[in-house]
Amino acid sequence: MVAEEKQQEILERLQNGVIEFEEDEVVEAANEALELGMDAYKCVIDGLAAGMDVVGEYFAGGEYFVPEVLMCADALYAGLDILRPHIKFDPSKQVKGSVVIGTVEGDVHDIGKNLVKLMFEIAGFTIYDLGRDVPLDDFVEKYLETDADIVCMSAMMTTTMIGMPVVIEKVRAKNPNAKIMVGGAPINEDIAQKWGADATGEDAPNALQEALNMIGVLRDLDEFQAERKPKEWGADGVMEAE
Ligand code: B12
Repeated sequence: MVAEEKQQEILERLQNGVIEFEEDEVVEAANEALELGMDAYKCVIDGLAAGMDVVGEYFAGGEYFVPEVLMCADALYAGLDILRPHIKFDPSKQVKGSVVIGTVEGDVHDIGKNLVKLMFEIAGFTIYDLGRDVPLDDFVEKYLETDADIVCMSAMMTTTMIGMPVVIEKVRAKNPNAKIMVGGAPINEDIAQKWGADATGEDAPNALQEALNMIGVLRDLDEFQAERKPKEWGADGVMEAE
């Protein structure tokens, strides 16, 4: 068991390493955390991601500009590469499910999306990651190609989030029951609801919880449909009007 003080010191080193874009310091602190047996997930969320929150404040306050923020992102990713393989998830809670995920067209912010993806990965989801600045139609095409359980879109800008309802409409035109989740700093419950998304989440753990809920609903729906087909359900699996 690592002393609380030592854990706190390592978390601060991870945070400050991101804030001061000290990639070597982040790598060293991440390796030390693992040697000491610290929880890798806690290091990502309370260390690396917490550092990025401060970077966001510096950026908003005009203290940091794009070049500094990019270097902070590199430092965060260096730490994530080391910690990611050591994040554990209770094997008895592993899920079977699949997700198409990406950051919408025009938007290169992918740190949040990658943290959400990380949570999905450790929970056992199969991930189809389209990356960032993803053309809107690619979400629809990948969804149809893979028959994924959930489509997840991330956006960090008010100018790019408007692509989300376009995708929602196109996906729903193909399958009215498709499960869609949207997220990123400018998204909230009201917006998600207005666009007809099934869920949103303010952070990565939240996103995972919502995805797990959706998988539960989907499985229930599958069983329900299996029981009732072919009587009340059309060939496309959509309930026919009474
Ligand atoms: C890092 C960063 C960058 C980096 C991106 C590097 C990268 N690889 O991602 C760089 C330097 C490239 C960049 C560029 C720009 N940026 Co910038 N950037 C940021 C910054 C500082 C941090 C974002 C971040 O990574 N946060 C940390 C992560 C962990 O948090 P997160 O992204 O919010 O993700 C969490 C949740 O939102 C949620 N979540 C995220 N996605 C999803 C998806 C789903 C489905 C769910 C459920 C949840 C979920 O879970 C995540 C994990 O907990 C923000 C400021 C801020 N406070 O957010 C500005 C910010 C987003 N950028 C901004 C701007 C304006 C720009 C530029 C236009 C600047 C410029 N003049 O060039 C360009 C745009 C480039 C483009 N076309 O996309 C503005 C956007 C303003 C707006 N409201 O539209 C912000 C808010 C800064 C500001 N206050 O002005 N940026």
